[in-house]
Amino acid sequence: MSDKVHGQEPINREPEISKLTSTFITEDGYERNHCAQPAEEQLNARTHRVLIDGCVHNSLNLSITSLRSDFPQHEVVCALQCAGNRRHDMRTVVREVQGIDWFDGAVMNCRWRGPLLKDVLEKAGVADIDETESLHVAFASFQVECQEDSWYGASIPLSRALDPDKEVILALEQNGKALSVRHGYPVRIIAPGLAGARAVKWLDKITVQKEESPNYYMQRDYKVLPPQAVDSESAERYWGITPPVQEMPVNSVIVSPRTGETAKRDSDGRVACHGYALPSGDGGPVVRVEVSTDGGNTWTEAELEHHDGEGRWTWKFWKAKVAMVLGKPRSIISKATDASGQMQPAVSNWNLRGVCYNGYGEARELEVQ
Ligand SMILES: Nc1nc2c(c(=O)[nH]1)N[C@H]1C(S)=C(S)[C@@H](COP(=O)(O)O)O[C@H]1N2
Ligand SMILES: [Mo]
Repeated sequence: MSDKVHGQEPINREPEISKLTSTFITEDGYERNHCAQPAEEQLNARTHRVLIDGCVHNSLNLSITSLRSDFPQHEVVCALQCAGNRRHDMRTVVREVQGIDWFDGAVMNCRWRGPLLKDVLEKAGVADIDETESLHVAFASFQVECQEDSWYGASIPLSRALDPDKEVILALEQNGKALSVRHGYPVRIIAPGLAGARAVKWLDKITVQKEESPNYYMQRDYKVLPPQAVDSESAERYWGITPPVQEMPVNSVIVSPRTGETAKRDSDGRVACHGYALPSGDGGPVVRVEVSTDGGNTWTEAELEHHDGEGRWTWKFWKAKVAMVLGKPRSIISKATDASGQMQPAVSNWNLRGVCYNGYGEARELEVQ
């Protein structure tokens, strides 16, 4: 049961799925990097500063101590998911796409803690600014050069940053401990419900501005391009007019049995299956997961597990027992629905970069014994 390592330089890795889903709170989650990880010696919580500037009345230059002691600390449990999670399914169920072959382990569910971005922005005097509706908050890390840009950045709408219900934080802690270097020490953004790409690690600067972040990973990656963009060349004209991925879609995955495995029936002729489900960006929690063994003609409702810390941003574990005919090839599919009524489609729209795949969870080519 080893990790799937998709790349060493930079490191891109997802845990083996049954290990990942063995605990509700993830200790050792995936790593997604567009740049090398900064050297440990380079990052120092005592000297690190986060600059807050742009359309604010007073620019701030905050130390980690100030972020920890001058603001109320807010804790949020949420899933952090790469928009490329399940790209392997889009590639195999629909058709070839560009990008790392993430299976379904590019997600982790953690307890994060730090000041609310809203409080930090208010201290900088953003609340007095007009036109907050059309502004953006951009995050930047200049620690290391990225593959496609000299720095890493992303942005979210200012309205989201200022909404306390959205719980966007400058995370200093993960699961009760200081952030590890690999997950963004000494401070990173956590924006519950949004694509992991916006959760900038090794955060140096926050800018309130009129435009989205100009960074490559905001403008030319992490977008659901229209189907007419079939290769890099035809994609050119769509990058500028396609919105960036922000809210992630409702999703579910079958953790066991896996495609190609042998599944044993119990004495009642039923096969046990289980998996995880994720809510849509703002539409959580997941309220229902159904499974089907006849391609979606009939569905069985799965049982949802309860865990400490669960809420509107977290994943949900589910399990079910389904009657299955002996032999092969057999399949099981799963479908999640969240509190806002968002429901997974059978297959989701193909897009060149293979992001936001949320077709039914699938275990195919099973042999039932
Ligand atoms: N500075 C920096 N922040 C970053 C990235 C990066 O490459 N550099 N990758 C982003 C992407 S695409 C994702 S999905 C998440 C992954 O966070 P993790 O490595 O802690 O799992 O971090 C985001 N923040
Ligand atoms: Mo990502």
